[in-house]
Amino acid sequence: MSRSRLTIIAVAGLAAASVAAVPAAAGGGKPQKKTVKIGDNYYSPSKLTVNKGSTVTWKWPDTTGDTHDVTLKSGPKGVKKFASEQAGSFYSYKQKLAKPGTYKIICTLHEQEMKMTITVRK
Ligand SMILES: [Cu+2]
Repeated sequence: MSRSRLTIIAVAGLAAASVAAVPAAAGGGKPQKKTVKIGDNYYSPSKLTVNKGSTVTWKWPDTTGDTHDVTLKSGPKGVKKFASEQAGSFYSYKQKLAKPGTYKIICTLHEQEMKMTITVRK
């Protein structure tokens, strides 16, 4: 194979990759399923970006720990506030995020340190 032929293949590969990346950046992606781990005292990850209609599940540890909850502090206009039970372990809480915008989540027991932001794409 000649050197110039190799170059053409590489360029074609780059073009295909950039075309595939466009729909995600512009929104309109399929709903996703994401898991957020709850620890003492944090959410992991603390920042998350998902497509519209995605479902986020918060998972408490399977070991005894501090009590935490998942409470929507602020969200896009018109979104109903939601909150999980307060739990220490062996618990999970699921929420579907239908409206695009920024969701600020806090643990009401550790509000200063335990928070996260979810961005829902259009
Ligand atoms: Cu907490």
